[in-house]
This record gives sequence, C-alpha cells and structure tokens, in this order.
Amino acid sequence: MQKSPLQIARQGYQPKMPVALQGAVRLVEGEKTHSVADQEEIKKLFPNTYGLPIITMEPMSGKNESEPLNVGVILSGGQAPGGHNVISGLYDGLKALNPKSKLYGFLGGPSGLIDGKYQELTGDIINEYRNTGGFDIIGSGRTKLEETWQFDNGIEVCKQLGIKAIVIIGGDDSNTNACVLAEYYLQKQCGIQVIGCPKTIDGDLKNEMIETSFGFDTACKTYAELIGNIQRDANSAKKYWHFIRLMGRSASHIALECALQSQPNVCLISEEVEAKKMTLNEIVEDIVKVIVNRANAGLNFGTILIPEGLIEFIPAMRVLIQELNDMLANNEEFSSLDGDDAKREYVKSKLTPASCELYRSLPKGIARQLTLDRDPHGNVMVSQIETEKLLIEMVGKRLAVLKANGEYKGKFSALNHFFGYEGRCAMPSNFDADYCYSIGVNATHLIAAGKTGYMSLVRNLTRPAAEWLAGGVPITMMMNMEKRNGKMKPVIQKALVDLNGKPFQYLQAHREEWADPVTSYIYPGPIQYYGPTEVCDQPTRTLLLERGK
Ligand code: FBP
Repeated sequence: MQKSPLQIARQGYQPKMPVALQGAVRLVEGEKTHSVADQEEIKKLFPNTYGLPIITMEPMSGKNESEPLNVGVILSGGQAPGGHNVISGLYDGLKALNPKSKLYGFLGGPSGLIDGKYQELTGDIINEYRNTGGFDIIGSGRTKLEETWQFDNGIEVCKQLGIKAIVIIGGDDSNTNACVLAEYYLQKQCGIQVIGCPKTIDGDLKNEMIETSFGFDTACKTYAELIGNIQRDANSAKKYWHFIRLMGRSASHIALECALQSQPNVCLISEEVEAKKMTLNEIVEDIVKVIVNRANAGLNFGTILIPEGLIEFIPAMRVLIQELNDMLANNEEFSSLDGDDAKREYVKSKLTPASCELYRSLPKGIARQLTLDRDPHGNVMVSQIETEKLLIEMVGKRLAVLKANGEYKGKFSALNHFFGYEGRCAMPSNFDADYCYSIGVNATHLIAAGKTGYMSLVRNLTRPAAEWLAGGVPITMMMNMEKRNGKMKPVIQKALVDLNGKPFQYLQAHREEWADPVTSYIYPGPIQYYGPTEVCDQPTRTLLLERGK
C-alpha cells in the first residue's frame, strides 16, 4: 500500500510515556470510592464492583512478568483519533509482560464479541496502524451490550480463545456497559475481567479523575485549523458570513474549544442557551445584532460557531423533540406513510398545539430532519440536523425586515459548513498519540493485576508526558441514576460545559471583543508533529484553563 511521507514518518514515532509506565510498576491501592450520586442504588446494582479503591502505578525496579495473557479488545461508537494507539499500547504492554500473550480484536464493535467475530492482532498488523487515525484496524459499531444473552455469548467466545480480559474503548455509554459486563462476569465467576478506556471526540467523558477523553484534542485542532482558514478567507474576500456547525452531540465542548483556539465573531453554547431559557428567535436576534454592528463598520463578513446539539437545548424545541421521540418510537403507522407530505400531516395531527405551532414554523427540510430515524438509545441524531441552515434562513429573514425598515444597510451573504467527520479520523496529535499509547500500556498492568470494572487512567496531562500519572479508576465511581427510555438506569454522568468553569468564563469575558469590528481572529494552522514542544505537544486550551494554566 502506498503511503505519504508523513504516514511513513509517523509509523516510526515512539509515543512518549509517563515515567511510571516506562519500566516495571507496582499497583498501589488508595481510598475506597463512592459513586458521584445515588450511592445506595448504584451499590445495590453493582455489589461486586462498587466502592473499589483508586489505583496508582508506582515505578519500581526489576521487570513485570505474567503468565501468557489473552486479551480481547473492542472499539465502540464513533471514531476518535488515537484508538489505534490504545491498541498498539495494549499489544506492546502484553508482549512485554509475556511474549506468549495474545491480543484479539473483536470486529465491528461490541457485536464482534457477541457473534464471535474476531482477528488475532499480530505484530505485523499492529505496526501498520501505529500512530494512525481511524478505527479501521478492527472496525467499530454501536451495538449496545446490555442483555444477559449477549454477556453469555461473550463468555463462550472468550472461553474458546482463552481470553482473560476484555478492553472496551468507548464513550460514556460504552463504559457504562463495560461496568455492567464486569459486574456480571464477577457474579458468574467466569474469570473474565473488563477494563474501559475513555474515548470520544465530544469531550463529555470527563470528571474529577478523567481529565479528558482521547480524540478531543486532535479533532478540535483539526476543526480549529479549518475555522482559522475560513476566517483568513473571510478576512480576505470580505463578503461571506460563515455559519459553522461542529460535532459534539449534546455537549458544546468542541465548539467552545474551537472558539478558544480561533476567536470567531460568535460562538453559541447550548448549555448557556438552556440556562438562559432562550428561544430560537432570541438566538437569531443575538446573531443579527453582531451582523448589523459589523455591517455598520463596513464589515459584511464573519464566523459563527454552532454546536450540533444546540436545537435540543432550546426549551420549546426540547419539548417538541421529546414529543416526536415518543410519537415515533416503534411507530409502524408513520413508517408506512408514503411521502414527506403525508408524514408531515401525520406528525402535525399528533403534536400538542404549542409543539405543532413550532413544528409548522420550521423550514420544511429541518422539520423533516427532526423525524428521521432515532439512534439505538431512541435519541434524535443531531449530526443530521442542519441547524446552521436553519439559522442562516432565520437570520436572513430578520435582516431583510431590518433592511426594509432602514435599520440595516449591509449585504448578507452566508455559507454553511459542518465539521465532524473531517476530524474523527485525523492522524492523532502528539498529545493523543502519547495519551492513547499510555492508556493502552497502563490497561495491561491493570489486567495483569487481576483488576476488573476499572477505567484505564492517565492524568496530570498539562505536564510533559514523562510526568503524567497512571492508574485505574473504578467505573462505578463515575455513575449516577438517570432516566433512559422511560426507566431509571445506572449511567456514567455526562459532562456538559460548566458555565462556571474557566473555559466558558474565558469565552464570556472575550466574546464582545471577538464580535467587534476589530478583527481578533486567530489562525491556528495545521497540527504539527515535529518541531518545538510549544508547537507540537500542547494540550487543548480547555484542559489548560481547567487546570488553571
Ligand atoms: P461517540 O459518542 O460514540 O464518541 O460519537 C461521537 C460522534 O462523532 C458525535 O459527535 C456525533 O453526533 C455522532 O458521533 C455521529 O454518529 P455517527 O457516527 O453514527 O454518524
């Protein structure tokens, strides 16, 4: 297979690791833990994995050795840069413990475990994927591991392969499932451990212990580069307003981080919209003010960042979406209707009057997108809703009214963009390459020590990699009870943007200045892999601000 010069160079990159993982380690157990909330319920549901202690890896002299360990790995959910490095770290870690150890990859996500679809990952295969983006080494999937029959199938498959531990690389839901699986396997005493790894570009799997999920760094840097390029173009051509929607599902971490890196004229934050109970019209009004102000200074261009989950955080929209979710769940009558018009009429006939009015007020295309298929959790797939187009249309209409009244003299010409898939498989930044490899190596020590129900933990991430700390955090510690599909379930608490947190506070303190006619754009440029550390090894601005840097 042909490779670019950078691909070839990256294949030879040796990820930096914390000192604690460079040689032999011993596991030190700390305090017992509690779940973040709902302790009694979580304890009852996880009698075997609740309250486990935090683990720290301490360097020691000598060499770690183990029996040959067979381990299975699963990539779960959306792609995130660095997944291949978790797997190469796992492979190297296992081989260092015992060269007879084997690593199996379950194919196509969690369904690979249930259906017994796997591949042994040999050195040749691993070497092809070191420091590369993507999840194509074994593929990923969104099958939920939650039914007993699935867990039992997993036991059979693991028995056949002599697998002692399963590593699940996933987001909050996949790690919740990892914990349920760990508890079940302990209860069954089948000798299979389960370890989770924190993945998602969305950045919403973080807490007191997990400083960031992997992939967030590279994805944001990729989008920020593109935003910077667009800003340079806007500032050169001086004729377009760019409405840029960014992935991230519910949380606005990606939009916020990209704003901190590129300083656009406007950055919407869904969590703020919800806290202020803003309507769609109020959001439009805020954008219009910035456009009019810049137009008054002769600037008919700019950039606006929009988090992809925005629409769900507008209170009236949330009610409408909830009604649609309930209405469309397993609704064969709706599915059998022929054509968009028939479906639209059906939906209108079932909504409450307030939601019906809102639904009717939306452009037809957006209204249709709201009724598309739901994800396996029953949620609307926000990545398919073109909020940026909705805003362009509404802003355009409002500006036309202002123009007719003589209150706006500018020219509004808008372009829409959606950045999501462009960043999910980017070549991992040094940060993600190092972080992921360390997570993988660290997981092998947890496995060798017989641990289960833990997430592989690497922290102190704003320091140079050598000073990072490694260990394990019990997954039950991150859990609380939440309503899912109408029932209370134990889940890892999702981290939305904290409006009192330093990253948002920074945006708030600077947004007026960024909206101003005086251009404040930053042009971050592409991710750099080779060169000075201040260019190549910086973590995200979010992480730096959160850690007081
Ligand atoms: P995960 O939560 O699985 O990491 O996925 C992240 C994400 O990229 C979201 O930002 C986005 O909304 C979603 O996946 C898109 O899903 P799909 O890959 O199914 O189009």
